[in-house]
Amino acid sequence: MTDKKFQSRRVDRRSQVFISKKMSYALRHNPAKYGLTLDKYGYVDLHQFLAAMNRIHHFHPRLTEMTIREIMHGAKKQRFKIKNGQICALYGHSIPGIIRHPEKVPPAVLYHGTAHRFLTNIRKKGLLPMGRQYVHLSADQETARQVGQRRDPAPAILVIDAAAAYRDGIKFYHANDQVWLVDQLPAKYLRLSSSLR
Ligand code: HQG
Repeated sequence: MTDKKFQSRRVDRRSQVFISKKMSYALRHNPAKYGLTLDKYGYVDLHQFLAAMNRIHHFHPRLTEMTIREIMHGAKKQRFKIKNGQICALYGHSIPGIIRHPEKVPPAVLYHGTAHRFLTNIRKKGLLPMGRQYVHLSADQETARQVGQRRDPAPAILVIDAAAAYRDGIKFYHANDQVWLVDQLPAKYLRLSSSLR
């Protein structure tokens, strides 16, 4: 009985994806639309966030912290973090003010999955943040493949010599265990993975 009651209140998978996309939009790209201001680490008060999300999207039932936690728990990617009554997106930002992430020593090798059609330009200019604040790198090849598949069904996997880049003074920021960020990455630190193509 309690279980059934709980089940009936749970948000279905499609709604979870919908809410997650709106959360990403608010916390990565357009907090101003929600009347929110992120601090320099990308955090905003969770209650303000919930009130703003409900005001703009009229979620029914109302979006709650519990639903957000369920969405975070059920997702394959760790996109958000709740800490001390605040919430942030861990990566992906495109808002004007730069969001800071903890600087860390990277693993020796990182990966970047991308579309083959971008390779000519990447060879020329290196990896650039394009529409976002940072270039996003993956901790393993499988994650990179999934990232690249958003743009190419058989994506190119670039292997990043993170140890050399770090030695040369390039700063690496830790978003979560799968995602690392850099401001940009010259082509000399990249090679195309031969195992996957
Ligand atoms: C490419 C998702 C031409 C770059 C993912 C990528 C990730 C260049 C695209 C996160 C280039 C930018 C970020 C150059 C880079 N010339 N193209 N010089 N330098 N590019 O979406 O890394 O599901 O901004 O290769 O999982 O694909 O939203 O970056 O293809 O973690 O949580 O320009 O977003 O996470 O695309 O993805 P994006 P990304 P979520």
